[in-house]
Amino acid sequence: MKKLNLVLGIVIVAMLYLTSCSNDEKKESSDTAGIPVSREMIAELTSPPNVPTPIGRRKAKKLIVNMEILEEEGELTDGVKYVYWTFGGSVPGSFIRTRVGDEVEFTLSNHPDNKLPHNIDLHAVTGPGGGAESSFVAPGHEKTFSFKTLNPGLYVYHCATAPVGMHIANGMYGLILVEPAGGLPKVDKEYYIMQGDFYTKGKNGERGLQPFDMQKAVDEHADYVVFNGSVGALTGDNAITAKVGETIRLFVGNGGPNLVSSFHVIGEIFDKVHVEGGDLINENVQTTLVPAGGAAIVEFRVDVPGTFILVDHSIFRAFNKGALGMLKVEGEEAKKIYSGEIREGIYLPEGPGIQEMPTTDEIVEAEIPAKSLDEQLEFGKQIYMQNCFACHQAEGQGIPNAFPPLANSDYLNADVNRAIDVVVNGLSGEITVNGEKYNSVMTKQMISSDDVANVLTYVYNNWGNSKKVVTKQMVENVKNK
Ligand code: HEC
Ligand SMILES: [Cu+2]
Repeated sequence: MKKLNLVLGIVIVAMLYLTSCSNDEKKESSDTAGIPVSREMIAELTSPPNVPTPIGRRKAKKLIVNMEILEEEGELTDGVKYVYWTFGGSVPGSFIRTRVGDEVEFTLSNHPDNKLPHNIDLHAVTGPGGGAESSFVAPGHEKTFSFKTLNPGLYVYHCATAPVGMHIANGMYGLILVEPAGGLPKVDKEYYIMQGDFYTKGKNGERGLQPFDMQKAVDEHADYVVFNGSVGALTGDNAITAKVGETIRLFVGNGGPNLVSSFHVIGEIFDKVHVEGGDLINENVQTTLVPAGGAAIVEFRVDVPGTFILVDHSIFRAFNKGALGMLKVEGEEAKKIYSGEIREGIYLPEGPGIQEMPTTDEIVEAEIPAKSLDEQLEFGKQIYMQNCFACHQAEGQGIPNAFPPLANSDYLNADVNRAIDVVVNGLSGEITVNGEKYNSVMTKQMISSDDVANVLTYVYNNWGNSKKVVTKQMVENVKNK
C-alpha cells in the first residue's frame, strides 16, 4: 500500500512538473514581446572568426548596434584581388550577439566613399523586409530603425538592395545570434564561420583584380566557394585552435548567394547540432546541411590532438574552390581513442588547374534575330525585365541618388553610340542625367549584340524617349571601334 502511494505521488509530481514546464515554455515563446528592457548598452561587434562575449545572465536591454558599410578591395586568394562590399569591413560581416527580449536600435551607415546604396535584412527581425525597407541608405548617409528580438536562434543578415544577388555575392552577409534567457550552455571555445560562393570574370586562380561575373552567378557556376570570405581565411596561421578536452561551439552560417553547404569536420562527430540554427537539437551528426540564407550551431568536444579539416563535403568545393578550414588541437594524445600516427597537412587544397580535362570548344547557339520592329520591342522588353529592371526600375524611372532614369533621359537621347557603349562596356564615374549628378557603377551587361540592339530600341521607344531604332550593326560598330 505504501509502495502504491509512493508511486502515485511520483506520478502526480511528474504530471505537475510537466504541465508547469509546458506552461513556462508557452510563456517564453508567446510573451517575448512583453519582456521589459532595462537600460542601454552598446553592442560588442566582432569580425570572424571571433564572436562577442556570451550574454550570460544579463537582462534584456536596449542594445545599440552601429554598423558601417564599406566597399573595399581585398584578396580572394593569392594574387587575386576582389572588391568586397562589407558590413563592418569583413566578410562575413560583424557578428551581432543579442538575447531574447532585447530592443535593438540599429544604425546602418554607408561610408561616403562607397559607390552604391545598400540596406540590411536581418532574419531575426519580425517586420517588413527584416528591416530592409527602413534601412535603404545612400553613400554618406545613415539610417536608424529598431526591433525587438522575439525568437531565439542563429540568424543570417544580408543586404537586400537590387540587384540582391549581386550585393550578396560581393560579401554582404553575416550572422546575428539571439540567445535564450539565461544564455546558451557554457563551452570553452566559440567561433564564427560563414560560407559564401564567388563569381569572377576570370577562372579560379586567374590573377589580378577580378570583377564580379553576373552571368556565372545566374548560372550558379561558382569560381570560389570559401569560408570567411577568402581562400585560406581559416588555414595555416589563420586556423582556429583548441586544446584537448575542450568543448567547441561553431556558429556556422551560409550567405550563398547560391550554394547549400554540407558542413563537415573531418575526424570529428558533432555531439550536438542546433538544426538550422533553431531549437531542435540533433545529436551525433557527421555532416549538417546549412542552407543558403541559413545557419546551424554545432558543438563537439575535442578528445585528441591534430589538425581537423572543416569542409563543405561537396568535396570539389573544398579541395578545388577553397571551402576548407582548419581547427588545430594541441594536447596529450589519447591512444585509447585514436592510436594512429598524426600527420598534419594530409589534406591540402589541390588548386584549380591540376586535373583539367581537355575541353572541346563551347557550342554557341545561333541567335534568332528579330524580324520586325514589333519583335525587337518584344524581345527588348524581355531583356529589360531580366537585366535592367532591378536598377533602372519598371518604368525606367530609376532610384534617386543611386540609379539614373532611362525615362526621358537627356543623357540617353543625346548620343546613341554613347548609350550603346554604356550597355556594352559598363560605366563608372560622375555623369549628369536630367540635371541630377550620379557617381556610381553600372556593370558591363553580358548580352549579345542583338540583345543590346533590342533592349536599347525598347528603351528609346518608351517613356518619352526619342524613338530611335538601334540595329545589331550599330552595336557591332561600337564594339569594334
Ligand atoms: C546594377 C545596376 C544596373 C543595371 C543592372 C543596369 N544599369 Fe544602367 N546604370 C546604372 C548606373 C549606376 C548608371 C550610372 C553610372 C555612373 O554613375 O557612372 C547607369 C547608367 C546607364 C545609362 C546612362 C545614363 C542614363 O540614365 O541614360 C544607360 C543608357 C543605362 N544605364 C542603360 C542600361 C540598360 C539598357 C541596362 C540593361 C541592359 C542597364 N542599364 C542595366 C546601373 C545599372
Ligand atoms: Cu548592398
